[in-house]
Amino acid sequence: MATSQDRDAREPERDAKRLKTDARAAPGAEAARESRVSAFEPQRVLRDSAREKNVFIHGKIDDQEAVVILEKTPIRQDTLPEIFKTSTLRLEMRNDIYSTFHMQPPSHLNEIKTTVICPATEKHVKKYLHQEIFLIEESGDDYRNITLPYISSQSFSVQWVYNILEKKAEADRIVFEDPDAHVGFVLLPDFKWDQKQLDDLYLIAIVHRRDLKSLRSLTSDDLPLLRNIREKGLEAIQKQYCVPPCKLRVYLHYQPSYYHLHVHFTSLDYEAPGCGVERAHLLSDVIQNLEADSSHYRHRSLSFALRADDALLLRFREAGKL
Ligand code: DD3
Repeated sequence: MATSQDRDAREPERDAKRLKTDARAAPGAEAARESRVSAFEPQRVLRDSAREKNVFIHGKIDDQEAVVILEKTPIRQDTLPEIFKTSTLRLEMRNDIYSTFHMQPPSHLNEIKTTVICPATEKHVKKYLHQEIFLIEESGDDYRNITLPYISSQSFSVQWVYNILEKKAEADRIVFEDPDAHVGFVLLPDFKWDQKQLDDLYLIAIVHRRDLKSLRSLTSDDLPLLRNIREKGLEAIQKQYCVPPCKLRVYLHYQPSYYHLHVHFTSLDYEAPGCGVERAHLLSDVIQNLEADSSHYRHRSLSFALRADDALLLRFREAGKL
């Protein structure tokens, strides 16, 4: 399935503030990949939110398990003149000074961001089912005795990360790269951002090093890497999107969704999922903590929330830690 992201080529750098605006033309080569989405047979809604205007659906594409996420995107200010000029209007009701309408904008101003995971595993399906969550306080020893063995036993695939680092996927979406093997990284838009508006800007910096799993792996030896990501990541975002460092939240997740070190850059104006205190660790705090104590993240307790159906939660429970 072709999302709007992979359809649009990256805008030239000279035009810093321009974002992806046109996702219309997608004939020919994309047709085959898109047809798989039209073959999607929805089976059940895993989760939906009227407030977030999205729906997560489990179903099948050609007999393969699939999860499809549909999301209405924010209305872009620069499309307002066209919306009012070209939409068809149907009056719903009029009362005193108040009236409501059904407005139908032309199709290119009325897109639904679509994400497809196919073939989807049981884990993907579970991930989007609503679940009760519990807070864990993980000591350094808990990490070594419970969490690390769990992570190692799971062989979570980070193939998609290696594809990005090796330019086998999303190469045209890379915003900045420092190719250095020790302090280098690739900066690109996260899946969650369709790049149509700056309001929900979301980029990730993925490090070239493959020996760093998470925050827990970091020592003062990694300070040059972390400082490099902060400095060059912020600079690249300022250059490409005209968004200054004071408008960005730069942080690591613990637990992360994937165990290959990466840093999140999100718009301060956007309450990104996972930016709460039980998951987000500001990069600047991480740097200062490591400056003060090289083994800070080896020894300190870290809190995080786990879903009731998370296998890691079961391991903490079995160890009598919950
Ligand atoms: C993921 C965490 C992972 C579902 C979904 C996303 N940004 C990604 C593959 C390519 C990407 C990401 C897992 C997976 Cl929707 C399950 O995220 C990705 N490419 N977050 C980018 N740019």
